[in-house]
Amino acid sequence: MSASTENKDWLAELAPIAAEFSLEGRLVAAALHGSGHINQTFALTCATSSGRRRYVLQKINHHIFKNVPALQENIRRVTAHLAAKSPRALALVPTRAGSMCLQEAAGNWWRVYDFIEQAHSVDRVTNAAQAREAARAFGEFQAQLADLPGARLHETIPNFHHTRSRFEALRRAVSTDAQGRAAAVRAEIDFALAREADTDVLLGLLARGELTERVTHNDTKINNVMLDDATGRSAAVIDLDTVMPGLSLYDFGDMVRTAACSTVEDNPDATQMHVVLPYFRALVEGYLESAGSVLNATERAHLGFAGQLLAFETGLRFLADHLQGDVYFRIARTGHNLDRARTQFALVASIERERDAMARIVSDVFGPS
Ligand code: ADP
Ligand code: GN1
Ligand code: MG
Repeated sequence: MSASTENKDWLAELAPIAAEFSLEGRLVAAALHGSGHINQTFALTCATSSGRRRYVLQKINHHIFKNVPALQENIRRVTAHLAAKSPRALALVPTRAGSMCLQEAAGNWWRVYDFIEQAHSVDRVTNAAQAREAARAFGEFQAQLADLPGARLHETIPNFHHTRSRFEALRRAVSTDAQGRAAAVRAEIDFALAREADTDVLLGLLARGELTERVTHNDTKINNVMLDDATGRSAAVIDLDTVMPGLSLYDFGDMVRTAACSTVEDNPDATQMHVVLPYFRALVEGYLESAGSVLNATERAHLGFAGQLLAFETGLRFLADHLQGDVYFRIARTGHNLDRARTQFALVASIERERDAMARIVSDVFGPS
């Protein structure tokens, strides 16, 4: 983030937008918040007769989410369903006109959530309990949405986890080479191309009916779960933009990618990235507790592979974005997406090496299938 963005007077800029929402009290502070790659997130503080009350205001990235009303319709249904089951579940705050989001004259879309207080998110797991809680929370989230009434949710980003499509997109980015960066990243490109066969494994199982489509989160990265400050237990699952039909293995795989790993996603030294087996075990245990009963034998058998696939898929996306000139993921430095791609591919290689150990952990936790 640039210094000018950091020093901006957000209160003055955001006050007219905040005024459109049904906030309690008087807006007294506004600041950038969190570390997501997609939306712009702000914490708003209001003074009320009973003390201060905080909200989260988000500018929704409409270049990525092209149909914001459909996206917000999904989130409205999902949050309403979760509210009846979890007291701290993420809750939308409507506009004064009763709508779930606001479009400004300039075209930007905004929404507000209640701030989840006395809780925090982490960008990196530092103990097994955090991994266990995250897996329990995302598994419970999925279990709670199993009886979501009504029509199939909108696909907010079509083919989001269609790994074959992500692979083909990388191939196109390499041949277009819009920024002239391909020659310098030949090793990463070759790493990706050598693993083409992996892209079709889960898609093939789905086509053969061995995997079941469910309502899944689809972005289960570790900083999308809020942990209670006092107990460390999960307080709420957040970032619901990609909640839509998907596979449990995508959710589990993205947890492995972000919670069973040794360092942050953008460590410039990719040699520091590898899978952490005790965290992987904690993820399997946590997931078993909340979602284990719904997983079939094929899903259980692919829990380790799912981590490898999601690290691969995300690496493909980072590398393609680097080649295209960083048009999708927010970056803070030149080469940021390349650093991210490198850690992801290092994680893929590490999971490939630990495949047997990970399979033993799964059968240890679940019992022999
Ligand atoms: P992005 O799509 O950009 O990742 P998120 O919805 O994940 O956006 O929000 C970014 C960060 O803001 C989260 O990682 C979390 O730390 C914080 N955050 C988001 N929603 C809330 C909330 N309701 N209460 C408290 N913190 C939140
Ligand atoms: C994005 O929104 P955020 O930062 O939680 C991305 C995920 C990637 C992740 C990589 C909508 O997640 O798919 O796995 O970055 N979200 C979207 O860090 O593309
Ligand atoms: Mg997020």
